[in-house]
Amino acid sequence: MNKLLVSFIVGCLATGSLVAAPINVTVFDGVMHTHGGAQSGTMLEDQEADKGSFNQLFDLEAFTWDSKTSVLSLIGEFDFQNGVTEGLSTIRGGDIFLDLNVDGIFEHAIVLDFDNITYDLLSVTESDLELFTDIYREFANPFKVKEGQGTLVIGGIDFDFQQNLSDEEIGFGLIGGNHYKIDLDLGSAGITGSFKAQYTMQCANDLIIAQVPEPALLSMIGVSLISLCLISRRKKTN
Ligand SMILES: [Ca+2]
Ligand SMILES: [Ca+2]
Ligand SMILES: [Ca+2]
Ligand SMILES: [Ca+2]
Repeated sequence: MNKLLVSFIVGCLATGSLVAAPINVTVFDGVMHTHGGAQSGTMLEDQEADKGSFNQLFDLEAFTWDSKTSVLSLIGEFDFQNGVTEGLSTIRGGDIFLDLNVDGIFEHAIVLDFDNITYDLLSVTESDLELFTDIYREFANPFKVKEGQGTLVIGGIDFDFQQNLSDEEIGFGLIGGNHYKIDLDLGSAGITGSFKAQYTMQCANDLIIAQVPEPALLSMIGVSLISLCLISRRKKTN
């Protein structure tokens, strides 16, 4: 095998591994109050708040997924730890909900503990959940697990929390300049792919939804890309 072919295959493998780098898995929630120019595709939720709040205090921006490490990241111009204080009231963040078989029913909740920077994975049923009854907020349900409710599946898993990240640091084309990011290693909780995730805050000003693809589908894309590389190489050498 000559040196050129080796470097070509290494290049192809690198292309394949790029597919496994974190991808934006945000899906549009169907509600749009745009300001600062509508984006498209997975970017529709950036610079948009579902209740039309234009001050950028509540901009949930994206869920990203790394199929290699099974890390789900939640990104927003919203302080996930402390919430947002306006006057005398503080609007706090909710919990992250997972719908594993994508049937519209959430069976797991991720409850974040910022004191220890760990999360608990809970198994939940509808009666465990705090729901919005206001018709303008119903679309954002569920919001939170009721205090002391839910069944612990696995607890005390470390997560990463970063704040004050610039547009450059956060990447993915997100804009606004003051991004917060939570990285959750879901592999440690036995969750590796094909689920829906959802997050909102106490006021439901904004809602963010993820659709994480099957692990097999992502690796198939990687294999297809490598095959295409090899075919194009073969064609060139013929
Ligand atoms: Ca929206
Ligand atoms: Ca938003
Ligand atoms: Ca479900
Ligand atoms: Ca933004």
